[in-house]
Amino acid sequence: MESQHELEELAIKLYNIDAIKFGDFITKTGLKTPVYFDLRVIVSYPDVMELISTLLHVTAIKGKDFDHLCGVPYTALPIATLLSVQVKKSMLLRRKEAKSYGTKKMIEGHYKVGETCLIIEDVITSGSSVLETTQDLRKEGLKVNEAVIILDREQGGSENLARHEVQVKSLFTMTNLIEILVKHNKINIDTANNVHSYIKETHAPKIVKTQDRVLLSYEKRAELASNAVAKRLLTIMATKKTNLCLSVDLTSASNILDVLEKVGEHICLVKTHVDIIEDFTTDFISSLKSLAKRFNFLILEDRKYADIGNTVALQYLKGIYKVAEWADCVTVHSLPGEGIIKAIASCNGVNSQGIFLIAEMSSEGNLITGDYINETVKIAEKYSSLLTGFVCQNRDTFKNPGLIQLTPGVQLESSKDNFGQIYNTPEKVMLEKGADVVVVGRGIIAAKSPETEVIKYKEALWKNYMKRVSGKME
Ligand code: S5P
Repeated sequence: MESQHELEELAIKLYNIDAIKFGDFITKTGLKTPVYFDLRVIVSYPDVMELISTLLHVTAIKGKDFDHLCGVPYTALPIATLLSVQVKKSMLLRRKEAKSYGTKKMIEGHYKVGETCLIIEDVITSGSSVLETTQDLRKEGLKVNEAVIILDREQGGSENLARHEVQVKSLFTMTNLIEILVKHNKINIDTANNVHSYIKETHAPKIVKTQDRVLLSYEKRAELASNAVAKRLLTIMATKKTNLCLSVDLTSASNILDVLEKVGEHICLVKTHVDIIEDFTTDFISSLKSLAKRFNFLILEDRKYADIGNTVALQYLKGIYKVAEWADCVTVHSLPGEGIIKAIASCNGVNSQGIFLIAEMSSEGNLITGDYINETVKIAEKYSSLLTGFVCQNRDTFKNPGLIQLTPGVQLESSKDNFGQIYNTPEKVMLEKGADVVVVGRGIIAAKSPETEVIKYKEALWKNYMKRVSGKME
């Protein structure tokens, strides 16, 4: 087959059926464009469908070694179907939404881990749709390294995909499509020049490869953090080589100070419940602060604020405890909505505010749902510079590597307490659950010798942190 001749024939047909239009258009994202493609119409023209699949077969697919092909929903689905029959290779279907019942599978069809899949798409601009399909296929263990496209708009899509190890092969680039249409007098030189300068000036945003947060070192993440407390905490963790937070749930001020004197060098953070202390004084706070300075750890008051913003601001600043004056960070429920974050951030005179937003809890039967978690993470995205991180239990809860996952519910021995607390091992929270800072309370403070126990926890956690950043998780 004379492919150049057929390509020209296809370009003309696409123009004639209004799959390519020239004029002043506004794109989905609100940008002006002098050229518009709508390849959805091709399903009404069997001759165009046939020509496209034959051309894709001959010019882009023949001789390639692959096990499956998968069209990006929806325009490319019928083309992928035709190709699958033509080249006698299995096709996979990617859902746009996971089914809400049954298997929740994103990919339909029969396949095995390690098999290769070729992607089929109609037009690429930024490459983001191809990338979404690629990522879903890769999650299933399929290898995806090539995408076959009808038209590359040359606005950064193939570079974005190359950054994610997907090579693009297209039937047309915008430049050669325009050349063909000029050659066949479908458009004039002015229109062609207009399109050329548009391509030059209008580039899709770069899609950089995001690295899984849990594979990055704490040093690297300190650089990525925008909240000052998160930066300090990650730096302390990297310098002291510990991600252990001690929860000092004791009711006597002197007992708290005694324990910290013994274990301070092994922790990055101390977590207090100041309202359980029976002999609270401002002297206690001064001693706590001087221990924090001496041993280089931060202080988290686990107050779990949950009221309207105005009340929370008063609770944070006033009363007997004056938390804002001494705590580096506090825990906050997302239940009342984003006003609670704004309220804490608005407290003047507080030098460094850190907020851990509670996205999940460790206790059995807690009422937090998937939707609640998603909405909590959305609030956090809006206020990421005010947030130090999340109190949560799972690595998939959030992605931002500049935020910290604080995970309580950890013990070496027990699996539960009598009131619904659920415990996981240090290995499990570090390798499976994605914890960054791990909270241990009774596992250390109720032990016969907290000073011996703290080292066991610190070492078990750090060993698993090293394992995960070295990429030896599986
Ligand atoms: O979901 C949570 C959130 C928190 S902050 N589950 C928790 O257990 N916590 C706190 O972590 C809890 O208030 C307690 O202070 C600490 C766990 O203590 P442990 O003795 O069970 O290790």
